Amino acid sequence: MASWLKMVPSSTAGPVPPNATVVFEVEVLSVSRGPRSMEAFGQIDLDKDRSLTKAEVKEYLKLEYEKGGKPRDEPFYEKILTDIFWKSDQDRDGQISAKEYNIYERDEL
Ligand SMILES: [Ca+2]
Ligand SMILES: [Ca+2]
Repeated sequence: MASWLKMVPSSTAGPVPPNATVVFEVEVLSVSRGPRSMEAFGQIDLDKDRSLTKAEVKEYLKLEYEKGGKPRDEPFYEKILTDIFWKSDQDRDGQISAKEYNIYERDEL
């Protein structure tokens, strides 16, 4: 189920920037959700107000990592959260709206 966890590099040795691991994991995480859709958004949005707070995203990340049997420590989640919100929270209000989430999903175009 969470076989993608095994793809996470165990060390950052070599010509890899220090934050590459985090970026990589975030990308792997979104890829692991399969077809990109609002379904994942709905799963993360616990209170169904159509926007994602850091607390909601963090809960989701924790759940995913615990499912994979590899719970991480707080600083690890904080780093990923910072990265996700940096990319997705366009208006910097601390929440990712459905609209911003869609922007994030089309990041590669
Ligand atoms: Ca919400
Ligand atoms: Ca926002």
